[in-house]
Amino acid sequence: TIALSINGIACAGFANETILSCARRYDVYIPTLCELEDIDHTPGACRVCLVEILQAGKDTAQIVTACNTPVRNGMEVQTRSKKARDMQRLQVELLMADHLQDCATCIRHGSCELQDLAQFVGLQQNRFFDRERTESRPVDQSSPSMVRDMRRCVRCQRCVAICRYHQKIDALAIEGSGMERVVALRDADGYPNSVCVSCGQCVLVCPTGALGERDETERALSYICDPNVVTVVQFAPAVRVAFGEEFGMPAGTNVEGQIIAACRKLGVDVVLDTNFAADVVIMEEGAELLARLKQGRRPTFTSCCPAWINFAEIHYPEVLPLLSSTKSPQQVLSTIAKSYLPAQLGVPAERIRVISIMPCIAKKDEAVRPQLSHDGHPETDLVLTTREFARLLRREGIDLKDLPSSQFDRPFMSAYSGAGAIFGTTGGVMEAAVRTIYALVNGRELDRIELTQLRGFEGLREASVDLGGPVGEVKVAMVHGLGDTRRLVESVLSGEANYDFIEVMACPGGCVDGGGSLRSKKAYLPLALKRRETIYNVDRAAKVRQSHNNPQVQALYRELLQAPNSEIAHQLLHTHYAS
Ligand code: HC1
Ligand code: SF4
Repeated sequence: TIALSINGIACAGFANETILSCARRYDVYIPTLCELEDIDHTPGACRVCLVEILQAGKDTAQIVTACNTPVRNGMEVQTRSKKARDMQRLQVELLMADHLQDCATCIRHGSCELQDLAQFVGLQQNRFFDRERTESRPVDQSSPSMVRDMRRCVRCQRCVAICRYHQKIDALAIEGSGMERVVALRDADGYPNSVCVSCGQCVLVCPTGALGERDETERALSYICDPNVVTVVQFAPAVRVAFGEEFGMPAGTNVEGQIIAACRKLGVDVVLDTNFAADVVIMEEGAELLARLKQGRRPTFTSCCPAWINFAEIHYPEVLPLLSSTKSPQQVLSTIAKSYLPAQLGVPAERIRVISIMPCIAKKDEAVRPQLSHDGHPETDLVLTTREFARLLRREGIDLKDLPSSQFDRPFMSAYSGAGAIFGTTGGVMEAAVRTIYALVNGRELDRIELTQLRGFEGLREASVDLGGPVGEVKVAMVHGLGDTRRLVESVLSGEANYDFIEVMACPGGCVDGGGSLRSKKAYLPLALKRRETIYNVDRAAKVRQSHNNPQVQALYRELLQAPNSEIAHQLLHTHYAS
């Protein structure tokens, strides 16, 4: 080990360890901005982790960046000396020189790492701020889902790293030099012709408001406040186990009832559950899979994750014929809300607007797909990320913590099975599908409902499942995160992989960690396991645990759809993809 001192504390460092990492082990705080340990990102770009060191044998102190300076024997590190504090403050002031100072208009106001930093260093003035140059930086509004605002970028490059090394999309690149440096879309002048798939992982790691979703809270309010509009809200399986964190509740708290209460308080007319639609999706996708297996068409890929659909369309169009044609739960619910609900409510479909709350940015892309619009009317009118929904509640002065739990007021399209609930985590769609397909094939339920062999957190998992009857054993795979997805798709296309059914979730962890959920400071996906545990508990506590046993799903087939994959089911609940 290496003997050094940090602020007078005797420390033992490891070979090749940086001062920052050693200081963290001894619980000494050093300000950082660009560095993000969880994704192994230390570009040394922001230079706010300045500390003062005195090296044995040398008599002058030096200022160095702690994130990339290795510890040495006899080193004396001062993180809070006057010189270190002054230099840290100066560095933050330099960062603010070309950073928009309009914090009150920023989506990160109150949860921004740069604001935290300014507080830590005691920033009291911005002597170098150049408004004109800052405001001339690009603000890219070319996407229906994402916004790239370079007036708020600090060039930490976390977004470039997550996209390039983790998601393996490489849509972003640093361009320009000096004060002109910006994060640009690689080889594209806007999102529509870039290779970005809107997975939102770059947004999750951005320390400021430079990357974010297109904010639609204003349009949501105008629907909700319009007396001529009947607003229908649906919310995703994962939202209920993550949303409480926006209001300071412990990770994984199930706030389903409070979300319903909040919607009602906002003035939403009807609250429905995407989980119900997830059960419907299983009926359709399950029947589709069995039919394809009989025809020898394999593998079939799931189709509910919209960033995965974007990925397939942009990066691997050859794989599109293998995708299930079943719409996602979001679109299934919106379709039923506009085709079946009007008669139930006694209101014309034209007056209904469906707002969905999703832990996802790419769901905004999905909502505007031309295939999912009819005569200029989209099935889903508006998508709010979990973060926007929190913003909407704050705009209306609603604190989730103050709300009592409530229940769905219109019973229809809100009951769900445990299978619908587990859609929100990686492996969940597969598990839900197997529960129903087994029953379809064998005329009886699985003996063991919880398919633990499908659970786990590795990027790519595979398993054999015995579906019984004439189908027998099938080989399934579950993949999450686009780096592993790319590998898997390539091995499927080359004929090397041999699967029957593949679940893909573009976000590592699945929807519980979606790119539209709460951003954690200085951490990437720290909350996943807690959220996922609650999802499994929802399943465990559910009275009905298979999609086909959901009485509301059975009623929907009796009254409207006839049977899975019937002509009308196809017309309403299936779609196609475009390369
Ligand atoms: Fe998801 Fe889905 S599970 S895609 O991960 O199939 O976003 O939660 O709503 O549509 O149900 C997200 C979550 C969500 C859909 C469902
Ligand atoms: Fe890359 Fe995903 Fe961000 Fe697009 S949304 S730039 S694909 S990380």
